Parts: sequence; structure tokens; C-alpha cells
Amino acid sequence: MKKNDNELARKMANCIRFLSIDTIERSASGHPGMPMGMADVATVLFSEFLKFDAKKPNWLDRDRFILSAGHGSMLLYSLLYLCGYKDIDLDDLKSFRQLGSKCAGHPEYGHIEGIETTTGPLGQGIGNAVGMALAERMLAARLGDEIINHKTYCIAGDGCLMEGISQESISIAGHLKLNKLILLWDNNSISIDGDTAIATSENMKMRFEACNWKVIQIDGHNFDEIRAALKESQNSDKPVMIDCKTIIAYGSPNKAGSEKSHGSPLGAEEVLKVREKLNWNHAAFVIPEELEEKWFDAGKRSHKIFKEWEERFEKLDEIKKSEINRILKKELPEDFKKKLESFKQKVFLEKPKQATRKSSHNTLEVLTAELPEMIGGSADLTESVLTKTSYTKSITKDDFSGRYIHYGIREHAMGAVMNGLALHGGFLPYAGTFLVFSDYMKPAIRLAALMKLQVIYVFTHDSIGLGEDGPTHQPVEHLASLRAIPNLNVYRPADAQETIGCYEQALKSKNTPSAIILTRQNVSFLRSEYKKEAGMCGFGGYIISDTALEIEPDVVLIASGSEVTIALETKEKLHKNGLAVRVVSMPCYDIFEKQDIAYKNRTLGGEHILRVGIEAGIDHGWYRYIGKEGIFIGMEDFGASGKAEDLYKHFKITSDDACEKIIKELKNRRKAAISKYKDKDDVLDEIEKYKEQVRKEVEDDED
Ligand SMILES: Cc1ncc(C[n+]2csc(CCOP(=O)(O)OP(=O)(O)O)c2C)c(N)n1
Repeated sequence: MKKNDNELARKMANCIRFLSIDTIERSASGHPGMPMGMADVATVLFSEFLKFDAKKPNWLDRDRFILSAGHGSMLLYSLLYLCGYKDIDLDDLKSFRQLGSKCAGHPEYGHIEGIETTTGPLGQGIGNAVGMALAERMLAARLGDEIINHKTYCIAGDGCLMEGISQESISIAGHLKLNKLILLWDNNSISIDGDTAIATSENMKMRFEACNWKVIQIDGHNFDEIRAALKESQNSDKPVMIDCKTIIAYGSPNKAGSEKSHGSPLGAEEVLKVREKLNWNHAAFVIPEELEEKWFDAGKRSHKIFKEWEERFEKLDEIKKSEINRILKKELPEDFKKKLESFKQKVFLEKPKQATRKSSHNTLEVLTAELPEMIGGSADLTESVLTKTSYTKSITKDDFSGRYIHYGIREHAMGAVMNGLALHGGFLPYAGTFLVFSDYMKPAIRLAALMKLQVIYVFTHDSIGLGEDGPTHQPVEHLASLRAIPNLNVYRPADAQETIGCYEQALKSKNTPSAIILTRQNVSFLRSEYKKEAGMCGFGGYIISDTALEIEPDVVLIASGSEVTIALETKEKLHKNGLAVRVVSMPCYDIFEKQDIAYKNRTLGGEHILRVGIEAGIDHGWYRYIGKEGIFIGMEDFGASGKAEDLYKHFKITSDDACEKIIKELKNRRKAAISKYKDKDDVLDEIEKYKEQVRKEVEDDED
């Protein structure tokens, strides 16, 4: 390359540097070191290699760019602004990190077109990038290379590569030979605590090579080397890691190479010195016209390629085209509803007594037959979580036409890769592991919820009911902790019918991830009534069995999943004691919460009624429904190894235990009520009369 080009690139990179430091200075908050250090690499990438059109930010075949080191957000905001994305202007930059700004502290998906994913929790972006690179290969296998053929670039810092998720992610990428994935390592050897040598000493080249990656090492401030490395990485047969040796806060006389520049403004005095050192004679936020134009050109560079692509897309086979358009809009096929309805009717007639994981498998069989966008997978537990169907052939490094990903024992990367698949567009990922291991993927689940992605987690082995594997495998706090994540719908169906209903809701939830929690053990078929549409799961919680003649209940039992059966048994036993009992099945707290207050009150009954929660998990969250005076029957501690039946008895989650507690509590309540009156005999007479009346009504009903 000519010297002139390098001189121009240097000036263009300085635009990023000064926009970043001036913005951070103005907001008195942010991370200047990273954008200053990676400005040179990013400039060459955006102005010479990245296939994108700032005017068509959602172009399906654009190259994806992920800033995994999300704290360096000003690098991305500067690039998007300079390239002419219409979504971002100078005022947005000036409000960086302020409440309501599009330019949030870390890049947030949905704030500005051009932000491909939300990053900040280090390492997640690498997993997302792997998901996007995988989505690219899979979509190409369906639509052809002339329609889908793009790169995925990811800038990752030392921190990203120290996180465990990076290892899981690069391992999958190398295994699947995702050769269009290019990771740019900002190798500045500085993190918050100082020199990274205090905490790490691995040989990164060997690490990546061991995972089947190609590694290119360059000086990240040498434009010729940057260009050559990017050029070389275009036609690799493996994923590529470009090790960019950089200096954090490059250009700052006193803070370059120091952790002091990592996460705080350089300070007005130092900013002046950077201006002097880099020969930048422009006021804050002023970009010289000539450079402004060059950057604008970079944003338009691929417009012709876009146009040509658009023509090819238009010529695509009509069936393929309408299918991909439907999928991208997240719509369901026209006849889908009818097909699901007939499956639901069939299940209702068969009334299978089976584990809900099996019901889930049967449901997935129907869904994957109808929805080619559904991409399954599991973290090496396929035979247990039952996520593979006859329609989901495995994906291999030589054949991406399949629909099933063997994520290996890499739950964390599985979550982040699923996010990448969903973000790329063209797929609805679902994948499974044991509920207890959802902890291993929690940060990725949280980001899916934050980004409003439609992904489906299939979490089986949902309680002590899994039995002999013992407390290491028995979830206790997991339902509560997943329910605590905003915008995540946590479903725990009670039987085969509810399982279908929960999947139906998950398919409708285009902006909310769903966790479907399933049993290992068999459960009875409970539904006695057939409801169309999403059925009762659409309410989140509903009365599955009411009192005779719908008289006001003495007790309302609220349960989820396998414990709904216990609640129904409890009802039968209490009934024999002359008590009027209602049972509420609560497959999804989150959806129930969204119902109007009248529905909630109608379902749960008045607060004076004894409410009892039954769930083989901890009580967190349950008092919202059962009230301070309610009874919770569930777990207080870790489980134990043993047969499921024995464990339920041991932990006193049985209908007998429930009855005992309920009757005791009702007696106490009566005693307390009676003691309030002077003439106790009168009250006792009243109670006897009332009980007689209930008994009669029940008998009449049974007749
Ligand atoms: C999972 C996670 N842990 C901790 C942090 C807090 N954090 C933000 S940046 C950073 C240091 C990152 O170092 P490096 O990647 O080298 O970035 P640089 O100093 O080069 O900007 C840390 C610990 C985080 N964002 N995410």
C-alpha cells in the first residue's frame, strides 16, 4: 500500500480517537484506552474490508461486527457516527452514558442500528460472534452462497479471552471450522488491575492453534500489517485470530500503556497533550471535512455490492424467498395453528401419563416438522433432554444443512451462541440441558432477556423428582432465580397438554426468551377440559379444579409442574374432610403477573382464604401469591440422593403432609377467630351449621 493511504488511515483513526476522548471527557465517564488502542485496526477494517452499507443496516448478508470488549463502546459509536448511520448523530454522542441516551455505557442491541449485540459482560461477544458465524454457514446451506456469504468480525480484549466462555466458544468455532469468523485480539496486556502478566501467562497463539484456528500476529498500529493480516484472513479454511499487539490509549503522552486510561477520562490537560502529540488541531467534536467525507465513503463503500445482492435476492426461488421473509419477520406459517390444534386434540384424547420432557419431545417433533427455522441442540445431554427430533439432522463441519447443534459440554457458550443465532436472523434456536446447569449459562440467558431475543431453553430434570443423581443435580433455587430475571418467561408445565400450551406461548413471545422446565419422572394427564388456542397457559395460572358448585373455597392450592398432581390429590383428601378446595395450576408466573387484577383475584380467591403453594423448590416469590399467612410446601435445603418417591416423602412434599399442615392451620385460624368472641358457643354452632351445609352441597354434587 502507498504511504499516502497509511497517512489517511492514521488521520481517520484519529477521528475515532478524538471523538472518543472528547465524548468521554464531556460525559466525565467512560473507557478511553481501548478505542484509542484499537482505532487503527478498526479504521482499516471499516474503511477497507467490512462489507456493510450504513444506509442498509439490516442487510441480511452484511458482515457482522461485534465489539466483545463492550467497555470500549466509544469505538463503536464513533465508527457508526463517522460512517453515516442515520440512527446516530452528534447529540447522541454528546449524551453518551446519560440516562436515555442511545449511546449507553456499553453497546445495547436495539439502541442504534449497527449495534449487532449487547456487550459488556466480557467474553459474551465472542460466543455471539460464533453464533453469527454459524448462522451464516447454516443460512448459506439453505439459500446458497450467492445469497449468504459474509464474514463475522469480533474485537475481543484480554478480559474477554480470560473469561471461560471464550474457551468454550473458540473451541466450538474451531471444531466446526467457521472459517469466516475473524477475531481481532486487542492485545494491549493491560486490564483494570494493571499488567495482565499478574494474572495470566498463557501462550495465546498455541491456545488458538490447539483449537484449530489460524493465528496471525501483527503490530496493531502498523497499517500495512493490519491490512495484510485482514487480507490473509479472507480466504482461510479455519477461523482466524489476529493478534493485534497494541498500546492502550495510544497517543496519550502520560497514560498510554497504563491501566490509568482503561476506565476513566484522560483529563482535560492530558487531552490537550494528546492533541499536540497526534497533531490534531481541531476543537472537540469537529471532524475536518476531508476526513468526514472519507469516513462517509467508507459507509457507502459496499452500496453497489448491496444492490447486486438485492437483485440476486429478488431472483431467488419464490418459495424460498417467501419462506425466508416469513422467518425474518418471525411469523408462523399459515396452516401452523390448525396443525398444532389437531396435535393438541390428539394428545387430549390420548391423555398420556408421561414425563413432561417426553411431552416436550413429542411437541418438538411437531414444531420442528412445521418450522424449519427451529434449530435444536443440547449440551451433551440429547438423550436426556430429548431435544433432537426426526427433522433435526446434526450439523457438522462439512454439512451445515442440518438443524441440530451438538454444543458439547459447553453450556455457557451454548447460551451465547444461541443469542448469536437469534441476533443474526433466520433462526429460532432452542436447546437443552438439566435445569441445575442453567447456572452455567445464566449470563447468556440474562443477555437474551435484556436483548429481547426469542430463544427457547429446554431445562429438564427439574427437581428432586430426578431421583438418584442426588443434590448436585437436583435444582432447588433455580426456578426462583430464573423467575427473578426480567423479561424471561419461565414455564413449568404440569402435564402433556400444558407442555404444548407452554411451547405455544414461547412461539408467540417474539421479544422474550422462554425457559421450559420439565420433569424426568412421569406425571399424570390432568386436564379434564379441552381449551382451544394457547389454552389456559396463556393466562400463566388458572383454576384447574374448583370447589363443588364453585362455592368460595376454604383453601386454594397453587402449584406448578409435577406438584399440580400433588395438589389435586390433596384436594381430594381435604374434600373428604368437608373442606371446599380450589386448585390453581401456575405454569408461568411471568404471564400470570401480566393478567388484570380481577382475573388474578378470581383465580387466587380472597386474601382471607388459606392459600397454599406447592412446588419442589424454594419459597422465594411464592409469598406474593400465598400471602404472609399462607403455607408453602417445598424445599428448604438441598435435596438428596434416592428414589424420587422416597425423596418427596422425606422432604414432606406429599398430599398427606399438605393435608396435615392445612388442617392444623385451619384449626388454629378457627381457634383464633373464636377467641375473639365472648360467646364461643354461638360461634361454634355457626361453624357446625356451615360445615353441615358444605357437606350437603358436596354430597348433592357427587350424586
Ligand atoms: C464478566 C465481566 N467481568 C468483569 C468485568 C469488569 N471489567 C470491565 S473491563 C475489565 C478489564 C478488561 O481488560 P481488557 O479486556 O484488557 O480491556 P482494556 O483494559 O484493554 O480496555 C473488567 C474486569 C466485565 N465487564 N465483565
